[in-house]
Amino acid sequence: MSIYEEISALLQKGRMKEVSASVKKALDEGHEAKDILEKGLIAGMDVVGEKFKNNEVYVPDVLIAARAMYAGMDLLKPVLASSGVKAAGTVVIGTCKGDLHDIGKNLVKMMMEGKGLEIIDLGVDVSADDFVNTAIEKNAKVIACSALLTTTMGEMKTVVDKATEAGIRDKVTIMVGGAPVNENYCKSIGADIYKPDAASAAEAALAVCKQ
Ligand code: B1M
Repeated sequence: MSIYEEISALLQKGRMKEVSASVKKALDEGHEAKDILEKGLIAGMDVVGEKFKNNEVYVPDVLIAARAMYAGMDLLKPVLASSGVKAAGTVVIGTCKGDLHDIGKNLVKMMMEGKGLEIIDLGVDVSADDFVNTAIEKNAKVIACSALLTTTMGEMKTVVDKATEAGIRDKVTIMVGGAPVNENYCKSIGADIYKPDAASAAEAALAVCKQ
């Protein structure tokens, strides 16, 4: 079993301390933080998500797995951040109003921090007004909206509309993502960028901030 498979398997069992120990071991052995994240932690959480969908595991199992994921992420965060350069720009990120899912959003945030961007994290259940007002206040180049529920992704359109009303639409790039979101939806609401995963979201944000 590879170290990535080991981390994935431990995460699926919610073994927080062992996930931390294995992530630390992988870092000590010289594995790239990005690989540990994608092939270990994210891969493990994908399995948990699929089992949750098929009613093979339940909410408490998912929460315990998420806790193990965060334990691993805590160790990777400084490594990903230290590989970054001087902040190229500011990104305001959050999970849309009504939505409490934050694992994916935190991954996006972490990967963006890894690119050396300054991230203002508004957390979960964030209204369109909060996204837009913070973007104005912090002179952000990107608003990054995450949603995991079909019932909350509609707030992304409100973000686009509020940004237009506030007169900042041409100054801010609105990026959207999360499991129910796709390219067509992004276009249909007038947002600028859709990315399916944390790594490509971070690359896109960096590209925008460097312009
Ligand atoms: Co919830 N949940 N959940 N849940 N949950 C889903 C999303 C669901 C698909 C499960 C299912 O039924 N199959 C379903 C949504 C159905 C739908 O709307 N289509 C669902 C539901 C229904 C619910 C509740 C309503 C359940 C209930 O109470 N009856 C409830 C809602 C609460 C609320 O938000 N108001 C709920 C609650 C929960 C928990 C609290 C138990 C927990 C969240 C814990 C937490 O986040 N702190 C939870 C979890 C963990 C999940 C699943 C199992 C996993 C989500 C996750 O973290 N995935 C999920 C099932 C699944 O996804 N298969 C499910 C791992 C994460 C890394 O992936 O967030 O997709 P993801 O992020 C990805 C990409 O999407 C992308 O990057 C990440 C990877 O690189 N990405 C972006 C994300 N944001 C981005 C932004 C970008 C770019 C890319 O740019 C800005």
